[in-house]
Amino acid sequence: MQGELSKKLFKAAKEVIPGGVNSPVRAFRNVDGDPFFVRRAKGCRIEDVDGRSLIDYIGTWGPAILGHAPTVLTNTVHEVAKNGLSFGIPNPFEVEMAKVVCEWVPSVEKVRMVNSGTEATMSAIRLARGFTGRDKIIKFEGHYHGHVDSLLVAAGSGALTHGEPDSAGIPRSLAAETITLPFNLPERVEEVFARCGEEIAAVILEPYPANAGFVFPHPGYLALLRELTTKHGALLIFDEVMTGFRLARGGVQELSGITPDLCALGKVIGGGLPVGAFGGRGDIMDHLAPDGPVYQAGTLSGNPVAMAAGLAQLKELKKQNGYQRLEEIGQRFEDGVRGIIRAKGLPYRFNRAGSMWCLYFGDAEIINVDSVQQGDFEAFRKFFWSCLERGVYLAPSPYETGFLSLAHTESDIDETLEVFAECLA
Ligand code: KE4
Repeated sequence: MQGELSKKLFKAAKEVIPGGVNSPVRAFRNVDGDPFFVRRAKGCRIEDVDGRSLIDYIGTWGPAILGHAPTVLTNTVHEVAKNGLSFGIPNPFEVEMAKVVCEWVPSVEKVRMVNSGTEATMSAIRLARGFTGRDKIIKFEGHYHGHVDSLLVAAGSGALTHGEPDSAGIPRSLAAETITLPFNLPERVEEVFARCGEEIAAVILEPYPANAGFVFPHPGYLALLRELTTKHGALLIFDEVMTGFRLARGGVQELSGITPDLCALGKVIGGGLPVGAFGGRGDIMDHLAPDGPVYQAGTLSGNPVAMAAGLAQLKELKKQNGYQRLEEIGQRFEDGVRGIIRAKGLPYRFNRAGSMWCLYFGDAEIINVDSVQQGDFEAFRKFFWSCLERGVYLAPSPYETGFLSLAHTESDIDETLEVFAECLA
């Protein structure tokens, strides 16, 4: 399926880039193939270097919520870049962005910008340890928080793909401070807190786990985590790098009414440029340098061009009443997929919230990564390649969540459903 130019580029890439990619999941290893290279993207479509056009259901893993290269963003980047690309000195866009995040995200009284989701979760963990004076962290199997040493333990996303849930290069002494539990099993968390609750600095989770399938917390589960962390003096950290600004203005914390102490943000907030952020209670955030003892920094953090792009995206989302529209096309997509599964009597499941979705090639109830791993990955691989041949690009891994954007029209959805009907056995 790789075009001639993609083939040439990938051969050259492998000479100078590890695995030929700058991020492992792009290598197509989990679909036993080689990646194509992209020349351009606009709206809900991408065009590869061999001229093939594809409807894109990844949206650069979440940032492209308006679709690719929306004019409002490209014009903003063009205009702001004329005045400089980076200063390393405070700029007005940083203040405006921080105000918007504090206004939109329930838990955030103060926020610090960084350059990736990984930096956001890494900084939040260090801050939690510095604020509480404790070392242990609880995370959940299959939850992916970026390639942070303390959190790349039983992780999701690319780590699962490569069958190396625990990456090489992480000191055992550090990994020992991370307690990893199955998600959605209350008794497991209660047991750990009963045993060593006073040693726990923080519990970090994806509140709607989306890196090992797309999973919903059972009713009351997030409230239990909130109750246990408060009771034992541990911090609750929501990793909303994917769900923040994606599922609602205030992400899952708005949808669930559960307010964490800290949260990590990213993707949508940057409009496709390298942006992450972490924020939360002001008394905790004030422990960060230069006011407090927890050091955290970044040359390009709050970069004016990235801030302006992210602000333009968030303002456009609000202007277009984006979340309502994403729910409308999401419902159309879900009804279509469920209709195909029903009509063909397929033992498959489909989870969706807003513009995030995942199709499972198995009928086990999806409660955590163990249930996702019971899926028929060979059937997924066949589906992936059949869809790609028919012009629909899905995530090259059964663990990844799909994304809709405001650029996906009813006819794009209907065209995709026709392809799905052909490709689902
Ligand atoms: P980055 O460091 O990749 O910007 O963000 C890390 C991260 C943190 N938290 C959550 C919940 C995330 O989903 C991510 C990154 N998501 C993956 C997609 N599943 C990034 C894709 C990739 O690794 O190339």
